[in-house]
Amino acid sequence: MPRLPRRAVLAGATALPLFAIRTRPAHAAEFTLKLANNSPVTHPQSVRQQEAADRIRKASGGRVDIQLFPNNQLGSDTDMLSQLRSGALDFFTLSGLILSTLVPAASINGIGFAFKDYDTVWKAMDGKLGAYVRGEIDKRGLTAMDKMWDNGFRQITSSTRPIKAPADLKGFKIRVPVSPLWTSMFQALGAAPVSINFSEVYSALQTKIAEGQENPLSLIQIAKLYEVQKYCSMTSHMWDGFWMLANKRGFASLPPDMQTLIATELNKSALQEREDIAKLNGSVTEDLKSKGLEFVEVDKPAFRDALKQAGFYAEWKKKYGDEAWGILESEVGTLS
Ligand code: X2X
Repeated sequence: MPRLPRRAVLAGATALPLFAIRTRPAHAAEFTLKLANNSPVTHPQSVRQQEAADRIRKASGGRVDIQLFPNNQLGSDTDMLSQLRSGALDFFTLSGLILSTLVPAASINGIGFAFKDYDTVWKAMDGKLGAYVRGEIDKRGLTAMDKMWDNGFRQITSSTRPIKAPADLKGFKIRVPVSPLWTSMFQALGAAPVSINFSEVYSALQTKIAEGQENPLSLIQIAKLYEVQKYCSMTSHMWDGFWMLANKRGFASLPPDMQTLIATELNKSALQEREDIAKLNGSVTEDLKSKGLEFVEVDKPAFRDALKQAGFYAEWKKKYGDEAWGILESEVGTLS
């Protein structure tokens, strides 16, 4: 490095901080916000969230800069929920079932075999059932955007034995997300569920802490769970989706037009993500088969009957209360 005259060094050293104090660079945003999720970077959830952030930055003329932290970069779901509540995080997508550790009603869409297809899911979650859950979320200091993001209908995978009938689940060490409903459901089916955050799932399966797990096919593919699992049973035992949550105080403190812009773009991306998953669902089975996953057809009504026999529906109807259960049944038909 050439030696600079002493005066030039001094001038450089003093000029920089002064400049930084006096002016904000033209590109610095007025609102820098953090959005986090648990999904791999290539999952449509992360892809569409990045697109929403880009559109929001552009449409706000650079005022709002949403920085995306996908793939558990900021910690597990449990960690991120705490960060969202404290305001360290501004936005976070979380499964309603896991959110139920804070908002009990939020797991209601995960009741076993409640939804027969996607039309029924979106009609309920974009309609009365979703509105009810959003109201409950709001009471706990969080704001949920109108449109949920799809995770999917969940299927059971295993590294040890194929699960064909409820009896095969007896004593089966299955990883479930951290949520009372998940634990209750797999206990009712006779399995031995272990609660583990998604950030630890791959290694839990690899080291055989759990024999199996359950997730939508798209995630089994994208998170490469097929590398550490052998069988996949098409139980479609529940539908699971993500709420786009905001810290309520933080969101309400943004200018109203910025709140509207953010909500509009996040909801738009949610609808696109739903389409992405629908497209993936068309090809994912063949792809997973080609990667060595063995598919198992199951007698779904037998699993539902086992839940009923175990008193699962009666128990959860009591937990949610008549109002919530009534809304669910008005969307999906009688469950118990
Ligand atoms: O933890 C899971 O299994 C996942 C990724 O599906 C959820 O977020 C519920």
